[in-house]
Amino acid sequence: MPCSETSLTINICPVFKYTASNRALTNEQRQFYEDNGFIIIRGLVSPADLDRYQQRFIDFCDGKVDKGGMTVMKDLSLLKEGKAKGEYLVNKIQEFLYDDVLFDYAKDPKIVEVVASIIGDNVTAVHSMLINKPPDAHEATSKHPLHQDLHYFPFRPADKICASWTAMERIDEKNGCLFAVPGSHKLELYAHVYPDALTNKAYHGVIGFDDKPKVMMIMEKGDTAFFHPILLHGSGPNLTKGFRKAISVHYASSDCHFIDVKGTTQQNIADEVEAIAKKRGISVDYRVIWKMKSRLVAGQLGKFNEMGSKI
Ligand SMILES: O=C(O)CCC(=O)C(=O)O
Repeated sequence: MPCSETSLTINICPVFKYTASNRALTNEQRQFYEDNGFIIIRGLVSPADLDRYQQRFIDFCDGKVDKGGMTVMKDLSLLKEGKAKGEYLVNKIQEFLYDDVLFDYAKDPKIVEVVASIIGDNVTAVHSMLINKPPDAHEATSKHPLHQDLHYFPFRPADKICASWTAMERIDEKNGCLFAVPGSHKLELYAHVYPDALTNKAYHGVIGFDDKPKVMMIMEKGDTAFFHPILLHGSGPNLTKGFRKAISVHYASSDCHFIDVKGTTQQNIADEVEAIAKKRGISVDYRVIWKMKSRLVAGQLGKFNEMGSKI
């Protein structure tokens, strides 16, 4: 029955704040996301696609494919030890939205449909990562501290931003699964710092919150979590002798607008990223970096995508 008032009954429709439509989510799934700030869709990405992405990652690690504009990051503890190389050393590649193979993940219709159900139809991919946890890294670098992704994003509104995160193999407590504080997307954005002297570059975290109940997201290959950028989450260390890989893209509505983060809790990450860019010979505003690395995947371009002076 449609949501309308009849002479006999009043049909109450749910009010959704954090999701946009039923395009690829049922009311129950939307309600779960509204209440918890995340949802896991099982078996969403095909194993064959994930195998292609894994091979591409290994090819980048081995230097068989030019990394172009991508960032390749190394586990700090393994780097200090100086023994590991390739896939045994690299803990993340970022900015793959212009890579022919890995962009297939960002534009996978099964993922984009769910994202559009959450943030609306005009979808821009803004951040991309393939995250590897190699064996034998120090626990401090192998884990990902509790954090909120919005800390990194100089654009709003937060409710129009969503992450997808797909397990590339079974991921559980032994090899470093994601964990999250359910419902924490309704809290505010907190200050983030380096929680430990031995923490990977730009892995900022919040201090405190140890007493908050957390859910462990145990996932099989292809299972995909979608989550809100204020959700407090992190991941544990890989304690096995194997790898732990996941592929992830953040999406924002093309209608999002940029904010100036100077003088806010986000200034520390903006300063750090601008300094890294400067070292590479690029003097550029933090907001422009985000515009430059983004790519439309569905619907229309909007305020977010405009280049030039309108930041
Ligand atoms: O894949 C992981 O271990 C955690 C990823 C994550 O939380 C992030 O990059 O924001």
